[in-house]
Amino acid sequence: MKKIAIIMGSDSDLPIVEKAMKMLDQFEVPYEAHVYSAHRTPEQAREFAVNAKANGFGAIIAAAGMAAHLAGAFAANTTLPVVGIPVSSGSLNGVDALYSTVQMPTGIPVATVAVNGAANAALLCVEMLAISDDVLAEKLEEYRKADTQKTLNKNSAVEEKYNH
Ligand code: RP5
Repeated sequence: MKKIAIIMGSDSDLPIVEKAMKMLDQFEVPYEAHVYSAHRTPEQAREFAVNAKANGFGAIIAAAGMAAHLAGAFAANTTLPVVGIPVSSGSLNGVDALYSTVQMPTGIPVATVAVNGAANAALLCVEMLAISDDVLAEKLEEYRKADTQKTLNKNSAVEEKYNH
């Protein structure tokens, strides 16, 4: 199976990024995590992106806060799908990172999830790999069914408590 690269702009992004790791662990999808910054370590970031496909990665998750150019910088240097996680940090609470991540020019896409939406970033990557992996596709179906059931259970609890 292809690996997922999880790149974060700083180790201060870890509390958010760990949600993506947890989700990939749940689906037994292999990943590597790295700290590379578009601004602080641009050469290392470029090197990783340029070689990612040859190194067995199938998609890249890039998480960064503030002027979050990380996902875009990775997308500029690979044709692998790049999923961007805008991280809330600093005085603008992630709106800055959201805009910096999502507003990519035509030709260099970044699939941007919600601010701090690390679990969905991982799920998108699982869905990409599942296109050519029937076992993973089956796990996704089971995950979705369990998620639906959880919400139905919440509905039952609310209905029972408040509807007389
Ligand atoms: C971004 O700046 C990082 O992704 C992080 O979200 C934010 C703050 O970084 P640190 O100053 O905590 O290293 O580049």
